[in-house]
Amino acid sequence: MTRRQVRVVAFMVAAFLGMAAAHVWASGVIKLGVVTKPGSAQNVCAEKFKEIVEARSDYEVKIFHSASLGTETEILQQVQMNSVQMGIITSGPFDVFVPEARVIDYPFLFANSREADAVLDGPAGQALLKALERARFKGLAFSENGFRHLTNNVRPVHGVDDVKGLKIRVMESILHKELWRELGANPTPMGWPIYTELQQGTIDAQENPLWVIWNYKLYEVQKYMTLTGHVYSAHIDVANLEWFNALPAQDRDMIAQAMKEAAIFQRQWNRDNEADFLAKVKAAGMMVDEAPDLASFRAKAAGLKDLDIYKDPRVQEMLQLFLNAVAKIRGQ
Ligand code: EAX
Repeated sequence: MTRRQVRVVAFMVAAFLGMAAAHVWASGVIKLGVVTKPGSAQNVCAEKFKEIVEARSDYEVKIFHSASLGTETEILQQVQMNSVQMGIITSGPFDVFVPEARVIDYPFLFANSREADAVLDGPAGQALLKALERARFKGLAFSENGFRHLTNNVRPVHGVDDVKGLKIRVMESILHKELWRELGANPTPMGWPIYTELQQGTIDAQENPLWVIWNYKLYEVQKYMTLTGHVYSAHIDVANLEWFNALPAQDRDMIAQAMKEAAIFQRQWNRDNEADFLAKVKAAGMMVDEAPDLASFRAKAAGLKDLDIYKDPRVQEMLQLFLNAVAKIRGQ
């Protein structure tokens, strides 16, 4: 007997005995896309989500990984078309779809992950998830990519002047391109992964959390790392809005709860392993500046909010919401 048949029989027996009815799930396959390979932050969240959903329901979660569905931008387009129901996607590329999303990646917004959790799990984060519905995304939770750090193959970078002219790969994000242009580098948006482009010298530099630099062996093709922590990079865990809203209420609740739990599990995974990732890339021979001149980066990034990409009143309102939430946490 299949799991479903067992549950249907259980339902009929329960109905027959007049006991409280067991819920019959609208079963089916949930296709979930991530750009990264197993062992990566997005995959840790996706696999935990799969484990929880399949333990609590008849749904089967099929994870498409390792860029098998294309870049994160292309996965988001497939979620919009519901050819894929869900995605665990880095916050950066969302700003092409919903400009307010560039608020999460505002440079030096969060001092630490505790602030990020408090704001993203609070009213400000929920307001941003709501805004995603304009692009037909149902925002369910925020998991964690991590604080992003600069790596390059040209020279040690201590202060912002050292990034001058670096050919840096950035995510397919309007904000990230403007940010690195403001900092004086020469940014090129590219989808993930980028190992070959770094190896061939098409690009000199990139920026990502520590787990990426370790898992994708970027220490093999990048000599220098600077712990800039210039952006807190979240994942936004989304579903196709119409698909999600058409589900029975109990299914929606189970899926939303499962993603929240998976996101919390994955955040802790990243935080438990971050120091180890750093030790490993140093042991692998990367030259790491652990105390760069961050004030020089902050000073140059401060002008970002005056750029056109932050002029949209919806973006300004969302940015103020996030800045107020951070100020409140700091008791300011
Ligand atoms: O695995 O494209 C990127 O740089 C993102 O950080 C992605 O999550 C890397």
